[in-house]
Amino acid sequence: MDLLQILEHNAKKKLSECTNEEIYFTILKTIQKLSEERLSKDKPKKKLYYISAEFLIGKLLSNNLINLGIYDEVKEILSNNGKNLSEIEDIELEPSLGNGGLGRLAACFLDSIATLGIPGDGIGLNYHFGLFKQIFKNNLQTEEKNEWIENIGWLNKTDTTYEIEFNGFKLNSRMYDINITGYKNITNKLHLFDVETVDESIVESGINFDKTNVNKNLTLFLYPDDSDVEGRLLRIYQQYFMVSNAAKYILDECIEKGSNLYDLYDYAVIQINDTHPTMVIPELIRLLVDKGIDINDAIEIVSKTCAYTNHTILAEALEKWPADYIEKVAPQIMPIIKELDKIVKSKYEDESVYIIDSDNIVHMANIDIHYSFSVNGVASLHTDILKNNELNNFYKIYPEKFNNKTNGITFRRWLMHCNPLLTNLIENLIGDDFKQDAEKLQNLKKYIDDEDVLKNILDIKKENKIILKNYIKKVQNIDIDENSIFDIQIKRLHEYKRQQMNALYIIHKYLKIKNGDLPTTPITVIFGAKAAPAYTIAKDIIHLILCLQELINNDEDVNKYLKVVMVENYNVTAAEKLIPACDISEQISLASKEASGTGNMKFMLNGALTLGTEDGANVEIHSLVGDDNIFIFGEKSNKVIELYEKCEYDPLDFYIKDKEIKDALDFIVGDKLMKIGNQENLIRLYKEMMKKDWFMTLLDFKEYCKMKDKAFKEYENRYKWAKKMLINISNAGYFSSDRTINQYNEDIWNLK
Ligand code: 26Q
Repeated sequence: MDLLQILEHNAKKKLSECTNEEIYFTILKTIQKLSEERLSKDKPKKKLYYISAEFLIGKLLSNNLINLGIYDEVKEILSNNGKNLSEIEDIELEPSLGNGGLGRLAACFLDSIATLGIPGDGIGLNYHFGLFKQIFKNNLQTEEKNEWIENIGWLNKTDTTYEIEFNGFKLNSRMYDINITGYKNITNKLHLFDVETVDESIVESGINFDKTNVNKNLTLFLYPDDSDVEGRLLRIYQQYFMVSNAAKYILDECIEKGSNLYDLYDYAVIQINDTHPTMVIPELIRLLVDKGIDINDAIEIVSKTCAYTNHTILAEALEKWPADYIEKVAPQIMPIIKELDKIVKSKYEDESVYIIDSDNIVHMANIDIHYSFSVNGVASLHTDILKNNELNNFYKIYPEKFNNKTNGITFRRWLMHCNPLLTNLIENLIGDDFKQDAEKLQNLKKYIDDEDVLKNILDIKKENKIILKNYIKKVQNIDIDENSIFDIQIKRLHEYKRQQMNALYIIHKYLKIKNGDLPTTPITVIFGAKAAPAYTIAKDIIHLILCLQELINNDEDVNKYLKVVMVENYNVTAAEKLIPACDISEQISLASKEASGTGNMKFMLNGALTLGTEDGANVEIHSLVGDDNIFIFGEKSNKVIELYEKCEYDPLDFYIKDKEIKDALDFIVGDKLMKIGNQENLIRLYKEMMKKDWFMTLLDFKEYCKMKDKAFKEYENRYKWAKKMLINISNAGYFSSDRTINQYNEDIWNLK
């Protein structure tokens, strides 16, 4: 049967007679069948299990069509039948299973693992409402539940169920699977566990619900608010539920394949994605001991099976839980954690490496570092900081465990799917090898002086800007000009990422324009970011940006030269529209704070130029493209680390000494914004930035303005700019997650 016949067979009628919804479900069904055919028939002996609290997979329809190699064919069949694939894509709801970089990384990794034919599954939770849906009301972020699970969808209910034990009660779990198709290769699985008794109806207004009702609420939300004890306990319930299911599933599969459990590491390797799945270590040890294995043997077996990835150096993000909380949720693993701690204390005097500290708090990362065989950072600078600063005490004990794996992104989604125009051009110029061997993008360099190619690149950027312009008009009713410079900052909202510095620049520019100092080319500054619901200052920053959006876009003197857009409910789908249209990629975290960043790589690949600090993977982008093709500013990480150590930074010094800084900051609480916004939010943010400024915005502000203006100026020379774009694109191959996964496999997993 040819594809049209298969589709019409699945639809049970002619495609031309189907509604878009019917076509969506027909293609979905077809993909499900085709992807099942690519599941490995014979079970490989050793397999990877990638455990993560987040899998930010994005919509799956087009991605699967691309990976199955039938995207163009399906598109053509649809158009022959009067249908439009992009309208059909709109029907799919984006899975709400992640929050930011860590979750998106896990998704890119699953794509690359399957693409490289490596046997490896993801394991996580099936959150019904996942990360909240962001709605702006009165220039403030509000949160609503994000319903994404449909009756017919990508989730497949399985027969795998377990009984998970908590303190005095048990919950029944069930595994749901999503097929992960590799590009022209095998299908793997993402296993998502759910509680059988979950009850969506307990959610009241917004995202409020009874946090104590664990049998009904456990898999409702990702990262429930942990500002109270009940919230913190719920996070531990979720984590234990995730890892207990994972541990049981992994042991069952390995036993089935012939493991005697003493050789577990010949059958399984477990990658622990940040500390959220850390309790898998004591849980596995407990299960092995239950099966009669001596505890010391069990510890050794598990340590040889588990590897840990660190994604942060922010002390406040390193998870630690009171031992009492763990005792309250899963008392059966506390004796194991105590035993692990006892061994550490018997060997080392340095209290900073203890698992349980003198306040009876359990440091999750410390469990991972002592009891796994590999500890990796996610960009070269990040790994260096882990070794030399943050985790130096551990590095001295276990130098051999530490290694770097610079993050990557899948080019199938972040080039082929989101930017078909550019993909097509590249294919016409250098063939399609780059789809499986990203380093081939280097071959584009031979076109560096080819004016036709440079013009093509500029035209494609313009096309993508028009597509984005229309999208923003449709979803947010804001008019933007495709001939303006698109300057984009999209990422989780966090003070260390310094969206507030970008906002201060907007104020600074607004004041200049009001003074008659006009930019040659108009500027459109675009943001997309969600703030954690209990993160007050982050929400104040969103408030400031939304107030600026209202003020500036409605000011006839200014809006011809400057516009501000804050995209509502920023998610993967929005990113796919924003990234191909970007001219300037804002990567302006305080040096040393952004572990890697992956948005920076997506922008580079799509021909945006980075305006950034020497932080995370920006450092590697910088050394790949050279000084002339990136805009780097700000204090270096070693200086920043020193400033923290010596407590030498005081934002007030900058405020007092520099008039431009003072004017920009004062504007936050000036008449114009106070009329539009809320006094409480604006004053709080103003004080925070002037008196605390923990992430040193004012330290880098002047240099940031200078470098940003330099970038705007260089934009004027369109051909020179196009060359810079081409150099960025042709050097982006290093950031393919296929490269990253090959390195994980060679150095850590050793899978065939
Ligand atoms: C902390 C305490 C208690 C409970 C949860 C958490 C928590 C939740 C989410 C801590 C961290 C996260 C998410 C982290 C994250 O997304 N990190 C990003 O990971 C990317 C992939 O490696 C990097 O590129 C980014 O630099 C890093 O910020």
